[in-house]
Amino acid sequence: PAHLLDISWYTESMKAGHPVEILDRHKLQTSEAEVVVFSVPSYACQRRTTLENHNAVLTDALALLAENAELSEEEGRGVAFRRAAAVLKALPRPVTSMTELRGLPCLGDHSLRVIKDILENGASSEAESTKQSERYKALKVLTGIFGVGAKTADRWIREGILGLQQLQESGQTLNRAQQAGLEHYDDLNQPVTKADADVISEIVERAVVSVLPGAQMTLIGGFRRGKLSGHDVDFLITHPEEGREVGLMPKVVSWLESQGFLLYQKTTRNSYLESKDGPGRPSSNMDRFERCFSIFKLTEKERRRTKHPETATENGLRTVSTPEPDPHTGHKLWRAVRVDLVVSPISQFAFALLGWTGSKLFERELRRWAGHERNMSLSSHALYDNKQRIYLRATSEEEIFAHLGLEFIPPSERNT
Ligand code: DCT
Ligand code: MG
Repeated sequence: PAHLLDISWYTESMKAGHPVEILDRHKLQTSEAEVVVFSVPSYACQRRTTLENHNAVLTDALALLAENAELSEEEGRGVAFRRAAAVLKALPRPVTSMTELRGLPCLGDHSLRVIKDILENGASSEAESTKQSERYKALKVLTGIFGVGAKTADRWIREGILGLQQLQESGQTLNRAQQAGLEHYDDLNQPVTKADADVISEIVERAVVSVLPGAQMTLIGGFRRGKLSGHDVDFLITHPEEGREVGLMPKVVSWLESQGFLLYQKTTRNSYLESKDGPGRPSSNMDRFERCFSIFKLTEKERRRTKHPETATENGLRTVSTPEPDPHTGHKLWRAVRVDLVVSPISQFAFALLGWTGSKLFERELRRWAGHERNMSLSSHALYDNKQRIYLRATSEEEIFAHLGLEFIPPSERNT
């Protein structure tokens, strides 16, 4: 509303990406009770979103509806729910009434209905009935198999396959990824802890420096944003000398394989080349890297080897603790973990780092900002200025934000 816009600190705080609270002066003038409304910039990449969420009840319901839309291949609806949830995540306090939401961006009619239902009745009837629906439950179980996406799950459901047992009895042909996914189903549906991510970091680091001294490895994805658990562990690998990274992925994979660390791996080749006329529309932002999707075998032995470095004694020997059987897998002394490896040439490193740190919505919003507000094309490889017809170089994430005219948002505040 216009009467809010004359408060100068409003724009200042907005620029800094902080959510701000505004006293609704109109209400004050009419001597009604004070009403506080929030104000939030409309692109998620303009906001600072930490892991602290004061509106989890609301955002959980919206996330569930978003997930259901995505699993039903209704991407537009999915994004709308994700954007609405992201706005609520950025608020400094719990929302208690609909009036507090006035003027907030990205809250469409549907999302507002869901929020209203929760504020009035304690739960969203739509989210609850979705959660209970046979279709949603089947989609969750089937896409919980590594290698199974929404399309495949939908086809199976239409053939009457609603669960894992029915799938196994159906005689459906599964590809290699799906076979591995089914085999390690329980492990891969257990969250990965930060502690286990650190153990895997040490193993990948050993692999990388063994096959190419001087190569560098960075933890990316959710763990770089400070999350304490995730569905996988993501790494970005590069070498400070351009070109030395060529052929690195197969060597890293062979090393890991020879040491018995891989239960499954599939490597995809790098097909990215800068064109003189700028990027054509890349068909996908996801498939252009030298990339490896893998399933790691993480043993108790490795966990003990790298865990609790603080237990190291003065003579350098580590206290060896007795192996604790994993409560989820009984007496099995290892677990399967999804690990993604990405190799990038140093010239693209900053773009790869920014593009693979996430969150998914933050990435989507960065690209939308670049296109709609700056007439630029951003990918995990490069930033292209469509007007000047030049690639904009960057050696750090900070420089990319500067090119885009955005305040720098650190990884821990990209949890949108
Ligand atoms: N990514 C993206 N678009 C996608 C998938 C991924 O931009 N469709 C980027 C952002 C995050 C990064 O890749 C890693 O992907 P995930 O591992 O799926 O996300 P995450 O944030 O690490 O989540 P989790 O903690 O569950 O692994
Ligand atoms: Mg991840």
